[in-house]
Amino acid sequence: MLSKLFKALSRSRSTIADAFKSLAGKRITPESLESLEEQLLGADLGFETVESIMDVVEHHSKSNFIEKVGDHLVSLLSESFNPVPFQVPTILMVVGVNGSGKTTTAAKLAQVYKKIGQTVTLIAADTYRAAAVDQLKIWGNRVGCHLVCNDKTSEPTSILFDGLVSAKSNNSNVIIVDTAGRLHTYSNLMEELAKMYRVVENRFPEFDIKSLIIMDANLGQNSVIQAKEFGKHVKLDGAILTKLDGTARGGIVFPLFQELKIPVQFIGVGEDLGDLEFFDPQNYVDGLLGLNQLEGHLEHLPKLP
Ligand SMILES: Nc1nc2c(ncn2[C@@H]2O[C@H](COP(=O)(O)OP(=O)(O)OP(=O)(O)O)[C@@H](O)[C@H]2O)c(=O)[nH]1
Ligand SMILES: [Mg+2]
Repeated sequence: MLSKLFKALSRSRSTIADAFKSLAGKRITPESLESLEEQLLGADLGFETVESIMDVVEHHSKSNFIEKVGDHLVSLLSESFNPVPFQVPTILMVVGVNGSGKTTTAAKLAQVYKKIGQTVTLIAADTYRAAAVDQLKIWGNRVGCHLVCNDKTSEPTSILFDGLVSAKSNNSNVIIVDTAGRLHTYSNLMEELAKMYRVVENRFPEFDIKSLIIMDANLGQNSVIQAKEFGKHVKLDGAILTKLDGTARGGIVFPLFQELKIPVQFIGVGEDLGDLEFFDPQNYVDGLLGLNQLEGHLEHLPKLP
């Protein structure tokens, strides 16, 4: 049976795997290599990754290079990620630009950590978007976890404060904080994130705090640029790439890791609670290249001139 990830990557795969398929059964010429390079560049893999793929193809043109390309791509990515119970109570700040999938992902994360035996509190700290709290309440109910919100304040730091007090009395060991969407250029909102960090450091030193940036894969290179800017204001500990199911831009994971050097932890593959996959570089690359399907086409590739 095909995995959700494999299905989600189908559009990305049809761009990237097709680029390699176009070499099948043909003599490899400088022109066909150029065409491969162009197609890969169009698939959001980023210049550096594409150049390194071209090196692999040229060096292994006499053998079945697709597997070598696969191994190379895996080596470019972060380790695979497996959520494990936190040793100390940990706050996961869910941050990112508007509409990237933060609220949905906060709920999905709550479910994942609940499933591995953690006691989870969700904190609804988006005071900017009408209905943000209701949206999280619905998700919180579905997950069946503790949720803290306060419709009467527009001060996210105060909601965080109350949430952490409540999480302590609830013995929660994972606290997931949904925050308002923001661009790095909104200096007051970026300062607000810094203020939330200060509250934790000064008043709740027993909690570890980590930020996860939620990135919409549809935005391609723009999401990497935005994340880089975010990283100048808040230390990013991990990335979650969402909406992989609707995009052909799955190649973006390479420039994301190369430029940000933060591990991808999860992949969003749909709108439901269960549509969050742990990031595994081998599965991801297999999904992009459709390796098994390609083997038959590529094993008899002609030699370089
Ligand atoms: N197909 C798909 N849709 C997703 C995924 N993650 C989120 N969405 C959808 O993206 C839309 C926006 O999601 P939200 O979770 O509200 O995004 P947000 O970042 O909280 O938005 P703001 O709070 O307005 O900044 C919703 O329609 C979600 O169902 C995903 O992995 N796949
Ligand atoms: Mg939201």
